[in-house]
Amino acid sequence: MSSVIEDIMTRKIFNSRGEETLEIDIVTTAGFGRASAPAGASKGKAEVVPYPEGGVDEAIKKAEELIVPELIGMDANEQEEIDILLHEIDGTKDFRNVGGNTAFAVSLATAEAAATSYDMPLFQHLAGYLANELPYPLGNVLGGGKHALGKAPDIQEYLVIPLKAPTFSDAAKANILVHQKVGSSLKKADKTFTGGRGDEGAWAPNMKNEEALEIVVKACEEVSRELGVECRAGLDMAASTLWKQKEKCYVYTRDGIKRDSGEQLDFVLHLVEDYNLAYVEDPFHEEDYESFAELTKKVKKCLICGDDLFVTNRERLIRGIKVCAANSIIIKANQVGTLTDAWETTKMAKKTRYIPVVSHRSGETSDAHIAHLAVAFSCPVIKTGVLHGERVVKINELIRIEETLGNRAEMSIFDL
Ligand code: 2PG
Ligand code: MG
Repeated sequence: MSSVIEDIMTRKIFNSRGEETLEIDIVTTAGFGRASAPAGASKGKAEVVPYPEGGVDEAIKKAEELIVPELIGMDANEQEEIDILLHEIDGTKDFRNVGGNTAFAVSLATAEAAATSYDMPLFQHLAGYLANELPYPLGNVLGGGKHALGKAPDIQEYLVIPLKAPTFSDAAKANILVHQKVGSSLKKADKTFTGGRGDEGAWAPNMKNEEALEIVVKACEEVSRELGVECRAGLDMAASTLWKQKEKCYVYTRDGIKRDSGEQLDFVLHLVEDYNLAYVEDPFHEEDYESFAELTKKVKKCLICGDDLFVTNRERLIRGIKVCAANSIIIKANQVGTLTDAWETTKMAKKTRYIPVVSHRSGETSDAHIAHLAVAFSCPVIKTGVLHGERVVKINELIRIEETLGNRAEMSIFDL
């Protein structure tokens, strides 16, 4: 059998923020898989624990002692079995023993090793020959919050999505154009702008929250006219990072404004309606399912997406479904630890018509596997940045997937 695991190597590498992270190599009889783990800056409280106490060094020790001996001799093709075994080896609910990022890197490297054992691209190995839909790229063009410093906006990400782009390559190009136009407008608006960018390659200007949105929306409108696509703006408000539990309000430091939950709801509604937003992620803090539901009920033609709210966790998603908290969910496999867990959550989302959005993290490596996961899981949207090498590798991988699919390639059917 060509997919029997013969060797596993573990090593410490660095991510795009220069933080230590974990890389796993898996060698099978006829294949090889390599995967590394990303890192969040604005993490949800209910995410699995990324590393055991002692960090990446301890994670490597645990992987060598507990995981490697168990996996050698197993068939990399048995993804589900291996993912269940990772849970058993860890023995906790949140992977705090071996580390969620350890489980994630092993799980993903296993999938890649199985795919190469049978000479297949990862997306086809996971989903079969019928996987042929490309996602729309949701690109971060301007940002602040925990992804930047100084006087950048409080809102973490100002995003763009080129709906109705005929091909993935066209969609990627549209996002780059919006990013460029936003850069030029910022230069005009602020003579002291240095061209600084945050963790995800998005511009990080000294600017108030709504002023920044005006610039992004204007750039979207221009690109829509020029390319004949429908570029619309979106936001990741990462509101848990703005929420002060003691004061029970959202603090917008840049604007010198505090908003209680009701005022936050009015503010977000105003942004959605007046700027024709297509997407709002985490508009409320991670325990406020009720406000999420209020907003979702009131908006039309806009995705209300839970990231810190759901943390890719099936149980948290089910809780959200019960109260109609949102209509979209971020899928970050390292928030739950394994590919199987992420797929279970994605399946539940699809069943209940929540739009799953496969996503990068703010601290990334050059690992491009999320491009394959987006196609394999047939997620209509991928959030993966516009610029910087560690973001562009995912975009470029999707361009290659589009080419591999040839005539069968289709943009996802995705109506807003
Ligand atoms: C988010 C992500 C990625 P982080 O909040 O959606 O954009 O950020 O990885 O810091 O959690
Ligand atoms: Mg988010």
